[in-house]
Amino acid sequence: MLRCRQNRCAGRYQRLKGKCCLFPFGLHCTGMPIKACADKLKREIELYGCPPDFPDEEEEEEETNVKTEDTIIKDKAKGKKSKAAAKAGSSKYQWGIMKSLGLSDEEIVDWRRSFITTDVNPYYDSFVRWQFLTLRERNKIKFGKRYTIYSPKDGQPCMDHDRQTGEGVGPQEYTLVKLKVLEPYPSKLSGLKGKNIFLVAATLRPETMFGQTNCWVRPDMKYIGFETVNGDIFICTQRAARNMSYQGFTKDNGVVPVVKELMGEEILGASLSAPLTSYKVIYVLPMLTIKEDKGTGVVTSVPSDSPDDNAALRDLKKKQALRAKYGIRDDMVLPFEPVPVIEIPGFGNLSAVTICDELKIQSQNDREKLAEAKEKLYLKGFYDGVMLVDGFKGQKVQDVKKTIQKKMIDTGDALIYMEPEKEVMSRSSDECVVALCDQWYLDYGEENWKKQTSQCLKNLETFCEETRRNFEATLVWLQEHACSRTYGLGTRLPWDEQWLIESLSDSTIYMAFYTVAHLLQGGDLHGQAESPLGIRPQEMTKEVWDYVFFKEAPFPKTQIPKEKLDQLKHEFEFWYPVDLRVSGKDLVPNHLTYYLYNHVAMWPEQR
Ligand code: A2H
Repeated sequence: MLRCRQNRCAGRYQRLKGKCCLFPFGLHCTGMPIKACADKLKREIELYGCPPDFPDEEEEEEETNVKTEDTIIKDKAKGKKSKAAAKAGSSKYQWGIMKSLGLSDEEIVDWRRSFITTDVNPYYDSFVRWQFLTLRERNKIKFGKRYTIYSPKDGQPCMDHDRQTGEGVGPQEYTLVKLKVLEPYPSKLSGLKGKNIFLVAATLRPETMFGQTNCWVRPDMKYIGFETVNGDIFICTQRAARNMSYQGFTKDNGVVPVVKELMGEEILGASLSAPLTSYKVIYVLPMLTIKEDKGTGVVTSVPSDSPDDNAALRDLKKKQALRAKYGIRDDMVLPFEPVPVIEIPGFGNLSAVTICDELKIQSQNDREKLAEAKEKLYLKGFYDGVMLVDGFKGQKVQDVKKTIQKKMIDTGDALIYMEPEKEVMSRSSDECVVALCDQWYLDYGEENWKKQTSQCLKNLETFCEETRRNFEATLVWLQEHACSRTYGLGTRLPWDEQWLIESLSDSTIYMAFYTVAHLLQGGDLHGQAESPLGIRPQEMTKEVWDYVFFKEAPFPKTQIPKEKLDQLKHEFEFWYPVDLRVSGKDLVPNHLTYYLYNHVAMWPEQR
C-alpha cells in the first residue's frame, strides 16, 4: 500500500514540476499461490460437493463470462483453468482495492498499460519468452543439477514466493563424516551383521576432525538406519534421511529404505572408527542438548575446539552417576583427552578448554555461557586459527577447510550433506528439503555478471545507506537462482516447454513492457481486446522485440509495418530507463537484486 502511495505522490509531484511521468499498474499472478488455492478448492468441492450458494451447472453455462468470485470458483471446481481465477480475481482486485488506495483516477495511473502476467496475457507471455531467449543467448541461463530448497509434496523447487515460512532461507552445507560402527554390533543392530554401518555426523568444521574423541547421540531421540545406494547403512534422524534421499544418497529419489528404527540410548557405548583422529576407537556417548531439527542428530565430538563438546565430555568425566545412568564404562570416557588441532592467538591450542575455564562453564546445560563462548571463538578461529597437525602445520584454518573436506570425501570418509538453514514450509504446508535437481538456473554467481551489477549499483541512488549495504551484502552471497518450475502459473520456457518460468524470474524487466503495452493490447488487462496498432501477439517474435528494445537490432522479417514498430521503439526509448522504483526492503535480497542483474544483462549500455 505504502508503495502505491509513495509512487502516487512521487508521480503527482513530478507532474506538478512539469515532467512527463508514467505510473503504470500491473498484476503479477505467476507462481503457486493462485493455483494452490484453486486446487485446494477443487479438492474440497470434490470431497464435500458444491456449497449451496454456488451457481449450479446450468446457471454456470450462462455465467462463464461474468467475472465474479462465484464463477471463478465454479470454473475451478470443474477443473477448468485456474487462470480464470487469476483473470477474474485480478479484475476485482484492480477496480476494487485500488480505488480505495486512491489509484483509480485516470490521471495518475495509465490503466491502458495494465496487464496480468502468465500466458493469460499473450503479449506479456511473448515478452517474457523474448527475455529468456535473450538471456540464454547471452549465456546467463544454464542447466544442471543444483541444490535447491524443494517441496516433496509439490514435486518441485520452492522459492521465496512459494513459501509460507522461511523466506530468504537457503541450503546449508555440512560435511557428513562417516563414523564406522565396529563389530560386535550393539544388540539393536545385530540383525545387520555383515553390512557396513555408519553413524553419520553433520559438521561445519571438517578441519577439526583430527581431534575427535567420541560421538554424541541423544538418548531419548528417535533415529533410523537406512540403506544407501551402495548398500551401506547410515544412522541418523528420519528428517535428515529425507533430505539425503533427495540428494542421491538412496537408490530411488525421495525414498528412504528404512531398515531399523531405534532410540539413541540403544546405541550408546557402541565402538566406532572415525577418520583423521589419532584415537583408533572412539565411543558413542550421550549428549542431552542435541537438537532434533538440525543436522543428522549425530554429532561428532571435538572437545579441543567445540565448547559444547568440551562441556558435555567434562560432564561425563566428572559424574560417575551420569555414566552409570547410561551404562557408559569408564574406559569409554576417561582416557580421552582433548587433542591440540588449532592454535588461536589469545586462546592457545585447546581453545574450547580455555574458554570453558575462562567463562566458568559448569555443564552442557549452561546455554547462555556456551553461546557466548561460541561467539567469541567462531570468527577468530576461522580467520586467525592456525593448524597444528601434520600435513597442514602453520596453515590458516580458512585456507585448509575445503582441502580437508575434499580429502575426506576423496577417501570415502565423508560426503556433502545439505539441508535448509532454517525450517521452510511451502504454501502447500510441506516441510521443504534440499534436493539435487535438474534445472534451468540464472547464473547470478557468474563473476562478470556480478561485477557489472555491482558497478550498476554504484550508479544507483538508494536513498539510504542501509539499502545500499543490503544490496552489497546480497551481491556477495548470491549464486545461482533456479528459474524453472513444473507446477503453478507462468510463461513456458521457450526452448524446453515442460518448464514454467517462476515468479521471481518473470518480473524483473516488466517495466519495459509497460512502455509499449497500451499500443499492443488495447487497454485490456488480458491482452484480448483489439490491438490499437493491429499487432497480433504471435507477430511479436524474438526479432520484433529485439528491434523494439535494442537500439542496434536490424529491422526484422515481419508483416508489421515499419512505422508501427518505430512507434513502439520510440515509446521505449522515450521512457526508459526507470527513474523511480519503490518497493519493500524484504525484496532487496531477491526481487530488486534480480531487477538489477536482468537490466544489466538486457541493456548493458544503460548501466
Ligand atoms: B560442529 P549450526 Cl570443533 N544439535 O562440529 C546440536 N548441535 C549440532 C547438531 C544438532 N542436531 N548437529 C550438528 N551440531 C553441531 C564440530 C564443531 C562444531 C566444532 C566447533 C563448533 C561446532 C565438532 N562438534 O559447531 O547451528 C556440530 O558441531 C558450532 C556451532 O548448523 C556442527 O559443527 O551452525 C554444528 O553444531 C552445526 O551447528
